[in-house]
Amino acid sequence: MVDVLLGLQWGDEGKGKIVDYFAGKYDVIARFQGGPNAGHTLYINDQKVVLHTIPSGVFHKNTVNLIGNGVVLDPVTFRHECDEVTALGVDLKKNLFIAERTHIIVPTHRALDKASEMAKGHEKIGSTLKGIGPAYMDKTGRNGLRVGDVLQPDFKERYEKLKQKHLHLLAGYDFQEDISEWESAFFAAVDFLRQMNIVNGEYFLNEKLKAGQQVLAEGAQGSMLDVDFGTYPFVTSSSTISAGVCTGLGIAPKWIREVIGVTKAYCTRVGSGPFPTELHDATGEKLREIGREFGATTGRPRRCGWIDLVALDYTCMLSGVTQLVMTKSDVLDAFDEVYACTAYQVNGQQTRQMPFQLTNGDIKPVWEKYKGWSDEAAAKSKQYNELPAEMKTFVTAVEAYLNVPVKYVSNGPGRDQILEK
Ligand code: 2SA
Ligand code: MG
Repeated sequence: MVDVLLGLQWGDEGKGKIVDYFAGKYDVIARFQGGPNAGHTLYINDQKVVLHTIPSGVFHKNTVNLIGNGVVLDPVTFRHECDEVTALGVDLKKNLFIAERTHIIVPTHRALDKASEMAKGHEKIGSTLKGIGPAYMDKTGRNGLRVGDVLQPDFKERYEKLKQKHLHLLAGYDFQEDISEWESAFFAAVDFLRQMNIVNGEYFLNEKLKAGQQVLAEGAQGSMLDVDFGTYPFVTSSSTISAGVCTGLGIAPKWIREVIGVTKAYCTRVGSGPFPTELHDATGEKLREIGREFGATTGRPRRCGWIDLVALDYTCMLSGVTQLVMTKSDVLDAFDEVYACTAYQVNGQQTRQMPFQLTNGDIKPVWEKYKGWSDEAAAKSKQYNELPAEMKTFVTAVEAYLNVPVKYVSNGPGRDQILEK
């Protein structure tokens, strides 16, 4: 069967750490969407590792990892990442597989991402500038290059053809950058990619499923960044909800069992776009400082605010979330009061539904206030029951609103700080 693990907010919910925690229970960990825009932070023997393209199960001996067809892969960042992981003693030839239908990010995709963002000025998406949008555009526009293509004799010609098309587009922008250096790194990385295990991902997975193996599908970014249901156009270009698992891996819905949704105890967003519960005050600043809220891929400071139950209820509905993991609850340890948004006030009307457009300023969150626990010793709790009563009240209120059980609370960065409820 396939269990799915997703971020329910705008990304950075701590998915990497949770996948790493659960990975031992699975035979396969598979990424189904996104690309090097993701940054999944893990601590391996106290050493911080940030994974972008490689699934977070890679440090588990008996687990194999699949980069699914729904992913867009940049050979250059992929190669760097492989070097880093290999240096930590992992044999990627044994435990990493790449679906041949996975699309490739070429240097001009990155250039186009940058040029498009520059042209948008203050209306920019705040993309990670990794070429994600242009690569997915070429996929749906039927122009893309796929990982399987690197094994074909005409790869170079097809690359040139795509590049010419991109240069033509770039000429319409005020963009001057020499991409020839990016190109030599790209071709060296393509040579590296050819040496990796390139497989037919859909048969690879379905055969394992038929043999009774257990698969965890690892989501990247977050549900509110989904291309269909997120805060469009301030979204990423892939399906980040559970529906994306089927198309991003080539498996049927019947295989999906649990859908595990990960949410922070508060909320963050990096990049532009609406964020109803954002705090522009000292409290927001305090959340960022205590939560060390800076982008794992780009280092950008993240915008911070209280938990948004309206948005969470929406994303739980979209993905059919069956259980929740609440992360970074320890960040709230230092607050006298904590808040949750339980409805939106839109044009004088109160609603618990996600509107078509979330225009910042027009939407006022309706707050529910909870007594804080002001207990910095809470992070030392080794069991859910030992947590402060006020924290448990908060957790219970979240699960009651969402009507989905919170199964785990992650109360600090360590593996041993994930407490089962
Ligand atoms: P893109 O690059 O085209 O996918 O950007 C489009 C929007 O999606 C947001 N986005 C993300 N938001 C949070 N975390 C992401 N990954 C990195 C991380 C981000 C980082 O894990 O920390 O390091 O800055 C991620 N990837 C994409 C992005 O901010 C745009 O709003
Ligand atoms: Mg992240």
